[in-house]
Amino acid sequence: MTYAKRIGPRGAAGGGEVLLEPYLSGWRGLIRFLQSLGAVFSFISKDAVAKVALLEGHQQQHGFVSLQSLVQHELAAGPAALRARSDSGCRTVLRLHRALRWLQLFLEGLRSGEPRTSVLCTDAYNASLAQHHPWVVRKAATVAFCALPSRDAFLEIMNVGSQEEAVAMLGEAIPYIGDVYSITQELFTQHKLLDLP
Ligand code: 1PZ
Repeated sequence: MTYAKRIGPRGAAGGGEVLLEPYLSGWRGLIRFLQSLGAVFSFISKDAVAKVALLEGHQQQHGFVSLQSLVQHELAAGPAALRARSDSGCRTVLRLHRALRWLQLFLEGLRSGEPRTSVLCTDAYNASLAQHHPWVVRKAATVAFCALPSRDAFLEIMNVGSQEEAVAMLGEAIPYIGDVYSITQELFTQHKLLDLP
């Protein structure tokens, strides 16, 4: 969860750029973790892998440093052209952005002490991603959540030390995730990109 470290001072309203390199490497780390949870989650990790790969391609092709520069570049072609593209960086970032909200809610739940991770995960999902997913994806996701390890096991496989240490790490990481989420939310609101198909 290092991807938020370089976005600038915490809490700076509207300030800070989300740097693409740490953003994508953060996602790669989360995906590796998800893959380690087992094959039930592979339909989720495959989608996330494809989205990160698409963004890496755009990053390498155009040399974008930040989410802001990617958005600026794609908007230059005009909003209609952007909406017509199914492979745009913007619509892809939007999917990850919605997933980041899920992550924020889920980790807050994990930190709070609720032992049933599947309940935490379902609640976080229903409050974020679910409204953007068709019925069949919601169903598959909800079934997969039942395979999540218990809170104790989950904190253990995070591999950051004792349970107390894992909870302390969450307390440090969650605000950074929130910062990346708010900066992106503001950027996408400003350019009216929150409903890109
Ligand atoms: C620890 C448990 C992990 C649960 C992960 C919770 C997220 C559930 C997401 C279910 C996604 C199902 C597969 C694909 C869905 C795609 O249709 C959508 C929309 O993309 P489009 O079709 O428009 O291109 N994809 C997404 O919503 C992005 C999902 C990314 C999920 C990343 C999860 C990373 C989790 C890390 C966990 C530590």
